[in-house]
Amino acid sequence: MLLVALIGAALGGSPKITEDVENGVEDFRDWPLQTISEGSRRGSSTEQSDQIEIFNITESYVTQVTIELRWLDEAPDYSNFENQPDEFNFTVYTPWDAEIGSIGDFNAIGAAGQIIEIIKVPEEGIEQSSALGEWKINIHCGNCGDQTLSRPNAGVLIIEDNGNDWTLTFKYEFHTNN
Ligand SMILES: [Ca+2]
Ligand SMILES: [Ca+2]
Repeated sequence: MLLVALIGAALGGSPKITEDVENGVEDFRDWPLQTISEGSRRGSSTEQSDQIEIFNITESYVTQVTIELRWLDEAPDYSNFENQPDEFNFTVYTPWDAEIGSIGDFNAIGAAGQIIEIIKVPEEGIEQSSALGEWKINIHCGNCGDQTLSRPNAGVLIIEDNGNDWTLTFKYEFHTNN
């Protein structure tokens, strides 16, 4: 290793390239990055519930994974009501047994909610393709704000909101020479 570094330095070139040539193998770090999207999954959660979704990574040398959860609260049943925000978060269980919790968030009234989590694979994990295999995502639906009258002094009439639909997308970036 030391010898390789010295040769590289003496020739004024990059030690890494010298090492690659000497070993007769390419270094995956020199390969371009490509992104694969596993597409979007739609589902529905009831208030205060957990739901597991599983994605499978089949490529080596994955550098990072991006998971996005989006939801849009139902439109109010009547024009004088507004639908109060719904709450979501998720926890990711990686193939190398890390547990990563996203932030929790509420949507703004009338707007979509969105949580994006970017998980960087540790350097030695990229080399060992630790991201290969099953990625388990636990989607947690928390409090779902009910529909309430939008005018002040209008009483306490509510229309219950018992959950929400969501869309989950999973994509990952990896080095490849294909
Ligand atoms: Ca709501
Ligand atoms: Ca809802």
